[in-house]
Amino acid sequence: MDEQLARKLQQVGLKFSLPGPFFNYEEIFTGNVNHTYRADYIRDDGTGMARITSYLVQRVNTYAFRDPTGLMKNIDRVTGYIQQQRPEQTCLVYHHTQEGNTFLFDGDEFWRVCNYVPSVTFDKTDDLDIMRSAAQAFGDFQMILNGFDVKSLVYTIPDFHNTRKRYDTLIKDAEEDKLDRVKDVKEELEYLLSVQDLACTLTDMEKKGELPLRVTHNDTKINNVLFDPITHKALVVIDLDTVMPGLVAHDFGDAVRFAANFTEEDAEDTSRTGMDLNVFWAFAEGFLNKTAPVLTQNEQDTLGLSGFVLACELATRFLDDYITGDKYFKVKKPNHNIYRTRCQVALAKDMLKKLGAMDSIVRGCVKKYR
Ligand code: GN1
Ligand code: MG
Repeated sequence: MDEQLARKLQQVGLKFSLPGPFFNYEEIFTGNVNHTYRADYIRDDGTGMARITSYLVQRVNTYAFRDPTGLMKNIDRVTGYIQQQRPEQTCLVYHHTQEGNTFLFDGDEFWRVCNYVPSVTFDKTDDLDIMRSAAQAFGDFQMILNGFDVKSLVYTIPDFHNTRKRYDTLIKDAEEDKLDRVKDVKEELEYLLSVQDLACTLTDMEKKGELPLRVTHNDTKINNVLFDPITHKALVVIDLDTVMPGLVAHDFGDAVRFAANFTEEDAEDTSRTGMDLNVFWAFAEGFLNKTAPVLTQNEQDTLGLSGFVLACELATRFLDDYITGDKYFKVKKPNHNIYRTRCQVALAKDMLKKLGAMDSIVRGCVKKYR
């Protein structure tokens, strides 16, 4: 145990008035941006028996999230709304400090605490029931928030899914090439530039007003769904930092590029990287089962392409982070951002070949659930 970190977590717990003595902590490594810990406290369960109660304690990455208090305002309102709409469901509940804030900011580190939900998560699964259940959870998330005033939400990361802007940033940083790193990634850069217009389809349509803004999650990796450890049914959607106004295709595309890839999103060996159409189908089934009735024609028409768009967009982000010195994404090994970029590029190439199939799967599911 890192004693300094343990002390910090205890201090945070104190500010949020978490009851009982602090006992232990465990880091949760799934996220690429924030630092997440399960903090365990011992409490008397009322009968004199000791019981361990856990909390989820997070240090928000303020390099990525420049307006963390605006972000917490979004989360507070969105989680409150969900609790109201679905009182019987497992929900995220954020704790308040003695001053009544949902965060603790000491000028340097930004901390928050929420309930810990005993659960399992999946980075990858061949179990199509799990996939459908995750997809239903993300689809349902959109439907629960269908009546929420989308304009009242803060953009926690402005231009998060502005693919044109992501490209512009990449092009500028590659031209400056301050760290002399572009030489390592020429092929990936060239490919991404060659598909720029197609990759910017959603951004361009949004600009023209052809797609409606909805409350979207914007980080729909399957490991952002918690599952019941026994039944493997989805319990709750987590990681609400990027809940913002967005497009339904952002959520759908990001989910399939992550979950329906044959390999991990940062696989070093990309020979197997590509879209697993069975998994894609299962995801489309689950998602459209919930959302098909409200989607416009344009929304339906963009879902097939959305995985490609999101893979290219993320590839520009990984690549830009590599070129500018690995500051945004947590890197877990040397050249991690290069592997991530290559994998998204390989996936994007494969998805272009399978575009027709993905389109017809989406059409079939829409027809079934509308
Ligand atoms: C980041 O930290 P995590 O894993 O929730 C990123 C997503 C990327 C993802 C790629 C706020 O999400 O946009 O798709 O990594 N989140 C942010 O793994 O940038
Ligand atoms: Mg996230």
